[in-house]
Amino acid sequence: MGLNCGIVGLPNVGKSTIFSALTSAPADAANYPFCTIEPNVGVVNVPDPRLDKIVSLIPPARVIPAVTQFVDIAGLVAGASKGEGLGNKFLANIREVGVIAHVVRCFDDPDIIHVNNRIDPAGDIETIDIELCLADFDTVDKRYQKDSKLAKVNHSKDLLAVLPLYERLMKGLEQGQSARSIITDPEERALVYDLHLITMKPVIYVCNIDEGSIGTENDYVKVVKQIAESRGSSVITICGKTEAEIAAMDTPEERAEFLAAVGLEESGMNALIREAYSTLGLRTFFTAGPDEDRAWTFKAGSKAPQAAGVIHTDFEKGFIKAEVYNCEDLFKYGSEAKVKEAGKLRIEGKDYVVQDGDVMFFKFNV
Ligand SMILES: Nc1nc2c(ncn2[C@@H]2O[C@H](COP(=O)(O)OP(=O)(O)OP(=O)(O)O)[C@@H](O)[C@H]2O)c(=O)[nH]1
Ligand SMILES: [Mg+2]
Repeated sequence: MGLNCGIVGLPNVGKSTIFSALTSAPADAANYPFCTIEPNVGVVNVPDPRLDKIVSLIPPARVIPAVTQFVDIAGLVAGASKGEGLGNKFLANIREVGVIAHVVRCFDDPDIIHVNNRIDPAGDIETIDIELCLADFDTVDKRYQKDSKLAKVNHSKDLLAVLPLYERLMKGLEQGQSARSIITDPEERALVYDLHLITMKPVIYVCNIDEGSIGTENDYVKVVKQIAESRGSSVITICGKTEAEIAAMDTPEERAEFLAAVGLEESGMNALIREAYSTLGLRTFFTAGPDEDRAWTFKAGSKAPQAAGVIHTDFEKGFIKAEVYNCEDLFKYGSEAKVKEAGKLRIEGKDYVVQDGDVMFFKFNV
């Protein structure tokens, strides 16, 4: 499954507006070699104030931030799971992403048509949920039919273990429960992983609000927050229209001024990018030196050699050890030399679990 975030929602709720604001400053192509990017896929820099601080303390010739990917998916309508609208195509697109950003219309605007002619966040969320559950039901049902036939001829233990899980999934999905809420045990999840169920993916709810609601919490947002909380999902509030205006500004100074004027500390986009990155299970370590200060992405829980492999496969193959300190120590002591003096620079071996914010220097031999 992709390490990307799919923007999903009913038609006309502001998905493409948010996508284009996100991608208006596309990341430097140097940061993501070897991937073909389609028009609805955008690679964006992950805003990270820690990298900015590192740059001020260890000035480099070049700065390279971490990146993450967003996918703009066409609006989903009721009946999509039965092929309505572009039905199967959206579902195929959603299946490929790692995390879903579910955009919910939380703004009134008589000029912008709502597919069901009313602004009703709870109803909108339910419409999407039903389609996704139905699509997953079909996926499980097909597999169940096939595997239960197989189990009759070949009494494989694996098959017999997984059939009851399929049954539980079908029963719950039929009642509109997400696969994520039906199967919570990590081992059981692993057994059904290869179904790539859409409702197994984590969801971030994105409330698209009007300009007048910036800095406040309108009633629509309250409804979404309640739903998200009951599901253990996070919520980001964004004004798509304003974000598009901010994104179109030329300089960071202009953007900061505008944000201050509307009473925001940072753009909603930054919050969304960071939330997507972390929900995808991605974490950052840094390398720092006169040539380059760089943020590298690794999967939470990775050990030092795997993290080294993000830089180059040779670093992983020939891994010897890593010199490590956390960037917070750099901020506290002010320079690498002082970090060393304070005894905060450690030598770590191949079993070291890399932490978010580590600054690493790898020793390897090939
Ligand atoms: N008033 C207001 N209008 C918005 C906002 N965000 C988007 N719109 C408008 O809503 C309309 C639909 O926006 P899109 O971003 O194209 O919506 P979408 O969700 O991508 O729609 P589909 O791709 O057709 O499913 C456009 O006319 C936008 O200008 C907002 O925050 N406030
Ligand atoms: Mg769109």
